[in-house]
Amino acid sequence: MKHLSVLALLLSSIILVPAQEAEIGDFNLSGDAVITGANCIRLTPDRIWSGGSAWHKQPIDLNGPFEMRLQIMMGCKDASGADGIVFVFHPNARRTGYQGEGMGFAGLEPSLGIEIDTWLNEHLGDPYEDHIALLRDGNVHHRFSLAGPVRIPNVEDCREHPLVVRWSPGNKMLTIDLNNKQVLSYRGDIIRDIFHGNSKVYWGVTAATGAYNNRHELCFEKLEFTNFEEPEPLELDGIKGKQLLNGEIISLDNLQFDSGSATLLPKSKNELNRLAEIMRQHPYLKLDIFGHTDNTGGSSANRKLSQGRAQAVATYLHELGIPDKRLSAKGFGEQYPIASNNTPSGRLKNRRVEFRLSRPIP
Ligand SMILES: [Ca+2]
Ligand SMILES: [Ca+2]
Repeated sequence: MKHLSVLALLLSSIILVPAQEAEIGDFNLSGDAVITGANCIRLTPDRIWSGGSAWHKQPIDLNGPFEMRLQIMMGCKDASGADGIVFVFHPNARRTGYQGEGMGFAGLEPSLGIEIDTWLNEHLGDPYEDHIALLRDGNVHHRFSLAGPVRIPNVEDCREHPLVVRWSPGNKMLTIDLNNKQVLSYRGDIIRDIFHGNSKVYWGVTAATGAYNNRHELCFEKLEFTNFEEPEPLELDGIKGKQLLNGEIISLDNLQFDSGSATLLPKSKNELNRLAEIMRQHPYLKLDIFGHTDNTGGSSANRKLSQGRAQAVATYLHELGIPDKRLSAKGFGEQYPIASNNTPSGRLKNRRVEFRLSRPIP
């Protein structure tokens, strides 16, 4: 039952779904990895030439957004600690890659890996400091990094460090937070370019030591796969933005009000924030805001409602710093339908707010 619900969660890309928890028994271990507690896996001990990995048993679908939060422990030896940990996506791996500088990731192909590397290998382009980078296809040379290396403060401090991996398929953006700070981001068609069109991949964490060593651990209080709510693409970032700047009248589907009310729904604000940005970029343009309703309810009530909605938009833009003299709000009620008022979908189209940018007449 649990796996069914995880699957359902992965398939629904827009709806906010409560977090699912993973348990320690949900991982396949490979190499030297051992379970050391209710919520911890030791990937390598602090001994030379060791390698281990933990792979979640269920694949994840990259067509859906997700967020994973875990804690990593990179050992206690700073000056002589090695080699590091890699968070990996791979279509079928349940094994550990090469040890030493390979961090248990080298040789896994195709793959996407987030390395946290604590040992300087000059021939791989490693910076002197501990660093994080996005790698592909088991290749640990930084010439081939997709992002990074980014230098980070010493992580071999015997402490757990929160790592968050977040994927948003809508804008194809992967972001990585370490110690509650975003350290890496990458935009790319991961499914097509790395996994050859295969969206279902396994994920796991690998680690290794070589001639030098450290204890590498993966822990979680609660390992969650949260399908976060993916932001809708902004209409004003596409064709409608261009039409608006061409002086055409546009309406925005994402602009919504409570039924029968002039109160803006919170989701409308993203689009209006973008509109304010456009107005700031073009400070000579003025904005006409036209409110319209369908024909249900009395015509004078409709006129009042449409005026209130246009005004609510103007007020919000004013709050964002757009001067009142650049804004004009007018309500037309049911006077100018653009679709039939005899069907629900037609009435939905008729309830709208329209925008027009214009140059002031000199
Ligand atoms: Ca290294
Ligand atoms: Ca270090």
